[in-house]
Amino acid sequence: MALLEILEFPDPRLRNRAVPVTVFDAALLRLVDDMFETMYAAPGIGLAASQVNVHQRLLIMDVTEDHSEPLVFCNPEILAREEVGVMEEGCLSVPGIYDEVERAQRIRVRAQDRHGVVFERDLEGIRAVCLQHEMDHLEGKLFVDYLSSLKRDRIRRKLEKERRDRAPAGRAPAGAAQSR
Ligand code: GNR
Ligand code: NI
Repeated sequence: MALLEILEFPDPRLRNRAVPVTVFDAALLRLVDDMFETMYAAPGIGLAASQVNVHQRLLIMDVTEDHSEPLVFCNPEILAREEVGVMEEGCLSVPGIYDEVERAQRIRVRAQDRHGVVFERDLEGIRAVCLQHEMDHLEGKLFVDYLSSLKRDRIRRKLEKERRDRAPAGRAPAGAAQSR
């Protein structure tokens, strides 16, 4: 088991569109295990492979406090959506930022499990919202894209500054703005 590095906005790699999972092998099982370890440690309730720089259509979720409902979705498709509502969202790739997003509150999804077996499942509330949030990651989309460009720019500047303040002195990447 291993903790994976989570990419953070505005990292351009978060904008990649993921390709279908076609090989269900031991390496995929290991990736799924590492993603669960990373998500539980963060802690978060969902994680898309895109966030750990693996651009395949794989996402995981567990909205329970006691880690009792680990769910894996490979190549997910939403078959039906109902009842649009607003929920406050956060994202491990946009740390410390929370805002409201409108999404379907009930969905039916078809996907493959970690072994490639096709299943369908109805999700509602936070599970439905989380699945749509994770599927957006697979398209290179982030929840901040639903906010105004003014808010998104403020968030980008805040996270870039926090990143600079965290980085070791004298290690600014080429082209980075000076902090003073
Ligand atoms: O941990 C997370 N919480 C969350 C809360 C509301 C809506 C979506 C989410 S997903 C997020 C983890 C994450 O970034 N997944 O991509
Ligand atoms: Ni996210």
